Amino acid sequence: MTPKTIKNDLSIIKTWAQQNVILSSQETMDVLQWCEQQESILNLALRSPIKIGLIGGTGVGKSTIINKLAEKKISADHNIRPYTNKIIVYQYKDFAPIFDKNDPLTIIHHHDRKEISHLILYDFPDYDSLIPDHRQMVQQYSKELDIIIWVTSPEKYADQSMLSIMPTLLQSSENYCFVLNKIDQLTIEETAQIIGHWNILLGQSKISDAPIFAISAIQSNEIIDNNDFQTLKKWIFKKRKEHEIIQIKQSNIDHQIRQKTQQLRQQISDQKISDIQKKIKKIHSELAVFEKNRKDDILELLTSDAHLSIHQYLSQQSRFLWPVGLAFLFIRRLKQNSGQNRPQKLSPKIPEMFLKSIDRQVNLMCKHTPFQEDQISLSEIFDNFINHYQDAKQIVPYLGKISKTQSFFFLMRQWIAVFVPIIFFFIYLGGGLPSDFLDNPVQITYGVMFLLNIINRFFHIDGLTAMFSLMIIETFICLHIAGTWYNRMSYQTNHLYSNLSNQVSNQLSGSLLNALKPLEDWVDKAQRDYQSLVDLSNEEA
Ligand SMILES: Nc1nc2c(ncn2[C@@H]2O[C@H](COP(=O)(O)OP(=O)(O)OP(=O)(O)O)[C@@H](O)[C@H]2O)c(=O)[nH]1
Ligand SMILES: [Mg+2]
Repeated sequence: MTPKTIKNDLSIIKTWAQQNVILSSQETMDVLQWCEQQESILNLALRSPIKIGLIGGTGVGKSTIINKLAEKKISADHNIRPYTNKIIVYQYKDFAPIFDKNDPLTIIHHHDRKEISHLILYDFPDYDSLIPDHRQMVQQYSKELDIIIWVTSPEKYADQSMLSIMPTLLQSSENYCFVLNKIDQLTIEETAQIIGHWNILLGQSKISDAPIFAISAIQSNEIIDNNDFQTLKKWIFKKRKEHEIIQIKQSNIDHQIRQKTQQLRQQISDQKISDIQKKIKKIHSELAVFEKNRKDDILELLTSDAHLSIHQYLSQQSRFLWPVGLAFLFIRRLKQNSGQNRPQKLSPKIPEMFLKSIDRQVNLMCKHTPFQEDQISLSEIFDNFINHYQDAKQIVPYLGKISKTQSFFFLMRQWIAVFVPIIFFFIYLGGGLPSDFLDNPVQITYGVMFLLNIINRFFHIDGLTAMFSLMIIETFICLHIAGTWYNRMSYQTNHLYSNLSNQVSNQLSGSLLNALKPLEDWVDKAQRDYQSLVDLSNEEA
């Protein structure tokens, strides 16, 4: 991998961190800071020394090895286990210390050996003793290392602990070196057998091409057949070429980019996002059921008797002749008393409780997102909605009006129905019309006779009987017209009521769904962010 592609990968992660909606601002800052650190490591690669650390279980001989390399006792070796409990740093005198001089966990030894001024050696405490702090120190202080020398011994070489700690450190396995110490305790065949076995173990962990040295640190100066100590020393001390140094630093950064994206993937967890998505879907279907249930009664939640109000509103627009109007009022009173057209009264508390339970679900979901918990409140939207529409004026625009022609024909019908019996009544009282009335309607003498007849008969028994019959007929006619009109108004009221209910409940559910929109948008964006992170780590793998 060239520096260009690593820089490119770092800048992709950086852009991702800046634009993502999943991480909190603190987490975003951490990722950005990490990217910058890696960039500066890359930029300073050739100017900084190569840092090589000896890591291994207790008693494998790490301190003995560093002492032999330093040619003096800089790290106490002992047969008490574990022994080394600090980080021993062996570095050239002119280097600024990597760790704080006053750090109680490090001991820095300066030397003036020019031939190894390009590197810094570290001896670490063990990672496998009973002291958890030691493992912690290895994790913490090994971050600086460019190369790790994994040291083991015949009694520990098959330990799983070394293989399990490897993935938790930041270095790429390309920068590993393996040392089997204390081979003076083994025959040549046993050493070869262990190295062979070790190769298999490392192969299983997908570590290949790492140099392996079989040494005896204690007999480092003695020439024994298979002691690789001097070769190890040369390998550690060699002056690496520029491209080798860059390769070492890059492979570590590349490894860390992989670790970082994996870690972010775990942190974000796809599960959480799709859980929220599933829950939102469920809330959507619950709201759809809610809307369906509320369609028929939503108006009753808004006004105490919306059905009656709509009926009254329509009646007020009707033009009545007064006897028909009177009959209409009578019929209405009669029907209202009999309880017709009166839907059951509902309490707004029921939907409010349902929406509050949805609010609680939403708030729980928001805990996993950058949303404020109280940002979405469906029950509040419902309350506002009810309050808004409780003002009757808000509903009037939806009611519409009775059409003018309908109104005109109704009035005509009333006139005809009411006046035809009256005309017949007067014709009857006046003694009927002359036989030639159609040819000559204006006959003054007959007209005078007609009027006198009416006046004369009006106060006689047959006039009063006719009058009484007329009143009965008119009453029936008025009741009939008012009754059919009342039914017509009821039909229209039902129609308007259900139309209006639909509109209002649509509007309510529209505003409820709208309130969930920011969270849904977040889920969409978070899913895209997560996918791009997956793509990024797959590309790198
Ligand atoms: N036989 C033999 N013994 C060795 C060799 N190297 C180290 N030892 C002994 O092994 C014991 C442990 O050595 P250390 O160097 O203290 O081991 P360490 O890995 O630093 O141990 P901790 O500090 O506890 O992590 C000492 O008694 C050493 O003398 C070796 O090559 N052969
Ligand atoms: Mg030690």
